Amino acid sequence: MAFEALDFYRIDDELSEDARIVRDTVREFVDKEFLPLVVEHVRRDGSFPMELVPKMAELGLFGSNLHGYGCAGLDNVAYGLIQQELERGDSGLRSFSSVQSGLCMYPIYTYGTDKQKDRWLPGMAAGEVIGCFGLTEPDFGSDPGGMLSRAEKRGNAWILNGTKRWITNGTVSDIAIVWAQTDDGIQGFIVEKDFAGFEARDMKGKFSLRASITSELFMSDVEVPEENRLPGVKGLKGPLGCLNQARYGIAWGAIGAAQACFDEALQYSKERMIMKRPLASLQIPQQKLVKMATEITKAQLLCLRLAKLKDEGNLRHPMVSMAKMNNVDMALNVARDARDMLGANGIVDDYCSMRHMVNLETVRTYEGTHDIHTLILGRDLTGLDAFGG
Ligand code: TGC
Ligand code: FAD
Repeated sequence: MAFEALDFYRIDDELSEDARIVRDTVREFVDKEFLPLVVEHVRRDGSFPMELVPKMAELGLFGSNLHGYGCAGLDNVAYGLIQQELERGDSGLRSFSSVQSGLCMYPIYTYGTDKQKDRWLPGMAAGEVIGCFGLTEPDFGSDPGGMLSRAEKRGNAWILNGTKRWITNGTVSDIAIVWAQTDDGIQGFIVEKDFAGFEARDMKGKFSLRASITSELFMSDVEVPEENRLPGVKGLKGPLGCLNQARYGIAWGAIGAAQACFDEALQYSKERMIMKRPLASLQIPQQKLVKMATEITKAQLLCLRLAKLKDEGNLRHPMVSMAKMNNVDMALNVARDARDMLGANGIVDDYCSMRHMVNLETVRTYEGTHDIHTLILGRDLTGLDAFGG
């Protein structure tokens, strides 16, 4: 059955023709090229269809809201719609794009030197150079400010030591943006995969986000030249600034996952006969569908407004927290209800709702957990810090 996107409030009317073309192009790519492969990768645990990377680059999906260096220079509505369509395919597909664009290209673009931008960004936009983002450590996830990774200046280089865990794309990356403590606060470094003392290893056994590569990074006396330090920022606001980009993409992406589940439940319930009547003709299933459609519509409106604020330069980071927190929670609830409406069929991989549901458990945790975004918003509203540190 072909996917039909819910557009109850005629969001399409608010989109430019360019944004609609971008969205439809990515939708077609996901339908034709990604979805036929996804279940195979979910079965393999922690693999990603790397053969699609050149096509993703050709479509302009990497760094699509950055300007120059071979990037598409799209506005933030079109950027958001790309993430929405990718995550309709799978959160792992959107993750690949989030990390490459928001967490690797963005810090080089924003905090890097002209030389670093010229060296790395064109290859990253072309999908020839893959990047990962090393912030989280085994003992410091929600509180990255406590990280143990450390870089010591020695002559014209830095000696980097530490371990990063849960790093998307670590083992397939050519470079890692690694954040480490220095005498001058937290700083970012471009670590190249063949630097001596650097090693990336795959993590296996995930129940969630299986169509995505997750790795550990080990750094033992890695010598990083000064020219690979990102000089434009010092302190935790460096990595947190990158997270705004990726969290923004997740807010849109969650709508895509929810749309896939809603559409599946709607189509299934119209065909599934219960007591000689379509499941969709019964009150309780209708109530579930109505709740899903209402929540998806609210999430779409939230994102559209957020995009406009971002394009105008009026975005504050707690606004992104609200959208990430709300939309992921919404999508998880939609996925659970959709899975439920499919009955036993909902647990097999002929259907997508359960795959989205388990993926969304990761999405709820990474890029700031649901609780952390609640606390960010609580602090913003009250002026009082409830993090407990
Ligand atoms: P806090 O005092 O709040 O802030 C320190 C400095 O940073 C500034 N700041 C931000 N700047 C830009 N964007 C943001 N979102 C910012 N949040 C804070 C802040 O103004 C301050 O600046 P300054 O100039 O005064 O120094 O710091 P805190 O230590 O209280 O921590 C705050 C907390 C807990 C909210 C923060 O640490 C946090 O967000 N924790 C969550 C960590 C997280 O999200 N990790 C994600 C890792 S990457 C990942 O998950 C990738 S998944 C990829 C995929 O596959 O899609
Ligand atoms: P913890 O911080 O240990 O949290 C455990 C629980 O405690 C949560 O419920 C949390 O909400 C709660 N909690 C934490 N602090 C507080 C508090 N102050 N008050 C109340 N409750 C609190 N990281 C990267 O750097 N790069 C990546 O590419 C990346 N990719 C990832 C891919 C996957 C598949 C996953 C699962 C994670 C990835 N991460 C990545 C890591 C991710 O960002 C962290 O898992 C996340 O920030 C949470 O940290 P944690 O797992 O250590 O949980």
